[in-house]
Amino acid sequence: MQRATQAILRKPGLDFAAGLTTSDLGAPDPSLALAQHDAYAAALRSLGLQLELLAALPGFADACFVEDVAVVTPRLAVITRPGAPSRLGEIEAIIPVLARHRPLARIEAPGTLEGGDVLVMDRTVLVGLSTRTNSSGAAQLKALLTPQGYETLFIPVVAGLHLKSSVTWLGRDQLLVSDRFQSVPELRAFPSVIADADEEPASSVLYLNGSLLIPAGYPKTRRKLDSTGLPLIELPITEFTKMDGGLTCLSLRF
Ligand code: CIR
Repeated sequence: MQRATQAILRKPGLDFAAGLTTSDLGAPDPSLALAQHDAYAAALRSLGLQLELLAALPGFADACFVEDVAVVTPRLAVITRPGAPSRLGEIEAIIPVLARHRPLARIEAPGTLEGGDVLVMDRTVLVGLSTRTNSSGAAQLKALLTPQGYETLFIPVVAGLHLKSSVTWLGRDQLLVSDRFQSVPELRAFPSVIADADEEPASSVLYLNGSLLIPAGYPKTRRKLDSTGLPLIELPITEFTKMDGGLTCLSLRF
């Protein structure tokens, strides 16, 4: 994968706790979320990325999970169509931002697709079929990616919110996979590190410019990831975990 040079982030707002969640970890603290967001932004800058930091979007408490509204490749920005009705309005706010960087394409109804279900590797893209991404949305994305030389595979999301809540990239063709996904047949072709069964959120990491950003607080999975030889950057993201978010979903990188 080409080195990423830019990232788009959106700050969490004071209404952050009003977002969607299935977790029972308690309400997030919006000011701690902001501090954790600042540390995440600093980590991206330390890896050489220039950041476009968007202001919080009033009325859209989940808009800081900016990855869900687009899939950016070297040739195209695909504006998604979130499966969560409360998030559909986030699209209009990202269109003018991405239009400055790439030609745009759009996922159209009845398709739904969220970027958290899209794992872009070097030449292979895994698309999770989840409660947020349906087969029409996945097929539309595949049709846009195939002419760009990507092979697109569909993966059933058997647990959790998005594919990348449980399956993330470790570079080359290697994946980090949560315990609950290790028997998914479509993933067997990929050499995988299995996150510790007691550390479910640890399987959502961000491989970026040769380093691996990992969530703090999961020592058993961290020890397994040491075997990759990748430099590890540990970041506290407790407040985002409470809202079902992980490290990939807080930015669009390209
Ligand atoms: C949602 O339910 O849509 C947000 N609370 C969390 C989205 C997380 N996005 C991601 O992992 N890509």
